[in-house]
Amino acid sequence: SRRRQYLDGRWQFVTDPEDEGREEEYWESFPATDERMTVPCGWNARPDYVDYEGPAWYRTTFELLKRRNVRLTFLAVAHDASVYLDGEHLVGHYGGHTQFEAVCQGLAAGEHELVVRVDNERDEISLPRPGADWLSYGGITREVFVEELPDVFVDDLNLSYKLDGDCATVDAEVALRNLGDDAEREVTLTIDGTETTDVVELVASEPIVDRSVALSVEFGGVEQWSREEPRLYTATVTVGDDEYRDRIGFRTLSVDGTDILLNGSPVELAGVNRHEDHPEWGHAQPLRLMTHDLDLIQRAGFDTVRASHYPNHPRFLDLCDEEGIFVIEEIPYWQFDAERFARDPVLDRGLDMLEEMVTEHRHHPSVFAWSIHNECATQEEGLREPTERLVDRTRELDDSRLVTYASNRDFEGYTDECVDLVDFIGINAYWDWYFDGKTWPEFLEDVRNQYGETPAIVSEFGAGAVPGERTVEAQKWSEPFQREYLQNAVETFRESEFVSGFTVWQYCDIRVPRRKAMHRPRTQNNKGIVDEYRRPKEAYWTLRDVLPE
Ligand code: ADA
Repeated sequence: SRRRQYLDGRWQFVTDPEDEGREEEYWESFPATDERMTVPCGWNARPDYVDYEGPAWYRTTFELLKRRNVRLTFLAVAHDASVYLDGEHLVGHYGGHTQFEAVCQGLAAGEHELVVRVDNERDEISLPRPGADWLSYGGITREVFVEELPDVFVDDLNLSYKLDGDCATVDAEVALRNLGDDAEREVTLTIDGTETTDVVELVASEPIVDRSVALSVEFGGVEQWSREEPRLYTATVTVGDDEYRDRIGFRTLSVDGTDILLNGSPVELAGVNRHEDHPEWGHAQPLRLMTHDLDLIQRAGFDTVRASHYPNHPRFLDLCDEEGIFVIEEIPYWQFDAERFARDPVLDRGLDMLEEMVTEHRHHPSVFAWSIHNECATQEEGLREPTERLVDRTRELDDSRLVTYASNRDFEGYTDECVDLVDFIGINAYWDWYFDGKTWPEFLEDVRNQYGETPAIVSEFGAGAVPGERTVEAQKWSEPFQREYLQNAVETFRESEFVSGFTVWQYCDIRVPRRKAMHRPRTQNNKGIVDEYRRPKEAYWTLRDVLPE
């Protein structure tokens, strides 16, 4: 019910390689620039800025017709952001894949200036770290919007539920804010025609008062969300003139022995890893690209997406909710060892990202697991403490989903010291690509001996194929090599009783930083089953034949 202005468009833009502009008045003394950058977009997707890593400044204006309370929301700024409104620092945020916002009380009618400093530099304490195997685009990579708010409004909604047969009890925690005078409001929650109301008293704002209300509704005849029938329900909260809606799906997730259970029955996952990447937009993902990706993924017979290696655009999760696609979401701890975790504030940054990911995406039924890290040094004792902290925090925030991480199995004799901490383990393995010496059945046997009763999926396996490279010998980097490699692996995993599924590395080719180019032809990670423009490689068609419809 709120009037919303999207600030998509061409913002003024200038890079600041010497980092001269730390002071707030920087924009005023800034060299005049005619340069514009599209929002949303990653600047490294522009040929002139393809390698640029460092600070840059954006500027735009927006207009209010009347004096209003407003909330300014950034769905993602990669990676370190400081926002200035009319010359004053308004809000800062670290982390390139979760949203942040600021509420402004009684903003005057007329034009307002918005300046954003963005830094995508990676260093010893950044997430992701330097050396990560994807191009960490800088910029305002998701939408920015201004919402007009009444004095009393819903700031956040947290829904949780218990299922008993086809009966659901939904508990809602409604966080309210008051920007005005003393007020009394009815707060109503409606789900599937069942309604409950409470009346709250709110004192005058000084300057902003937060209040939380707990409501509960119970109703029967619940249809569970499943991959075949992804039934969604809308929860609506009204508080005076403010109406806030979100969708949920009812389903249960658990593990039993080496099985992963959805609604009490074992599931087999057949999935892909997907980076948010495209040559034209970088991390920014127009809706049409998301639907196109999902279409290709589903047509090949896949039912799962591992959002490697960071929280995805909420709209993509909406689509997965509607299509019955399973999603594993992750935070960008990519190949961190104990020493890196010990550097301040690496763990705190990850805990914050985790909290933001879980609280922003907790209503999406498609998200079935939170992944706390990828290929971190879990063979070292030193990883237990940070892993435990991350797992505990995830469970505190959300006990309705499974917790996992991806373990790096590429080393002979590898052991994992943290596997008992999670619900199931993801195994990343590149036998026959980076390393020789093991067949997939031998690899699975080895894994089974080590992980025993822990449910497992093969979360990464793959081979690079330069698009169009076709040879009779099917040597490495050719499409036939990749096709045979993936077919062999997928058939082995599908026959195995031990693994509960797999996610192929990877859906599409992705851009990598220039310094990786000597072992990543075309400056791309070429392990996609479609190329960076989504043109299928041979492996795509073969897997489509192998997987059931
Ligand atoms: C790792 C990593 C991926 C990618 C992959 C590869 O397992 O998790 O991000 O780098 O290897 O292509 O080698």
